[in-house]
Amino acid sequence: MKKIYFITSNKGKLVEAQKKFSEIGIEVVQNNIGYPEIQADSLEEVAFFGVEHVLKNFKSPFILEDAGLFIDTLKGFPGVYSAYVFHTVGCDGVLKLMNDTKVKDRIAVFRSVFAYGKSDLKPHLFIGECKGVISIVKRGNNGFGYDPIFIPQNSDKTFAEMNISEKNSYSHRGKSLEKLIDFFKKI
Ligand code: ITT
Repeated sequence: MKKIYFITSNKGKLVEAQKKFSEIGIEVVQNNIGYPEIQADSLEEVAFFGVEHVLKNFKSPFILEDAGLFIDTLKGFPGVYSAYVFHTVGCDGVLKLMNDTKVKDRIAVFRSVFAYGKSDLKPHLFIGECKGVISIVKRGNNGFGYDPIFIPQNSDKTFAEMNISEKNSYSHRGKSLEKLIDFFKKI
C-alpha cells in the first residue's frame, strides 16, 4: 500500500484524511514534527510557509493543512486565529461572543487549505469551504475543535453529531481532500 505523511498534531484531522485516502488505497501516516504557524492574513500563506519550513528537514513527500472558522458577524474572526482562540476560550467563548446574535445572523464558513510538499516542487495548495451557521448551544460528542457549534448548510446536525463519513461529505476538509485525491490520481 502506498503511503503519504501528514504533518499534523491533530488526530481528528488525521482520521478524516485517512478515511478519504483509504478510498484510493493510500495510507496516511501522521508525523508530528510541527512547523511554525506564521502570523498571516490567510490560511494559504500559513500552509505555504509551513511547507517551505518542513522541506528543510523532511525528505519524503508530505501533506499539511491549515484550517479556520470565519464568522460573518465577527468580521471573519477567529479565522487565522482559530487555533489560539480554541485553546484559550474554546467553543464556549465563541458562543458567548455571539450571545445576542439572532439565528439568521449566525452565518459562518469553515475553510481548509491542504498543501502538498515535495523537495523538487513548489507547494501545491487545495482549498475547500463549507458554509453553515453557529449553533445556539454545543451539541454532539464526535469530532474535535469547533465541531459541536457548527451546523453545515443543508443539515440540521452539528459536525459533532455526525460520523466521519457524514462530516466528510459536507465539510471543508472533505472538499479539499477530494481535490488533493484528484491530484494524487494524476501523479
Ligand atoms: P495542525 O497541527 O494540523 O496545525 P491544529 O489543530 O493546530 O492542527 P489548525 O491550525 O488547522 O489545526 O486549526 C485551527 C483550529 O480550528 C483548531 O483549533 C482546530 O481544532 C479547529 N478546526 C480545524 N478544523 C476543524 C474542523 O473540521 N472541525 C472543528 N474544528 C476545526
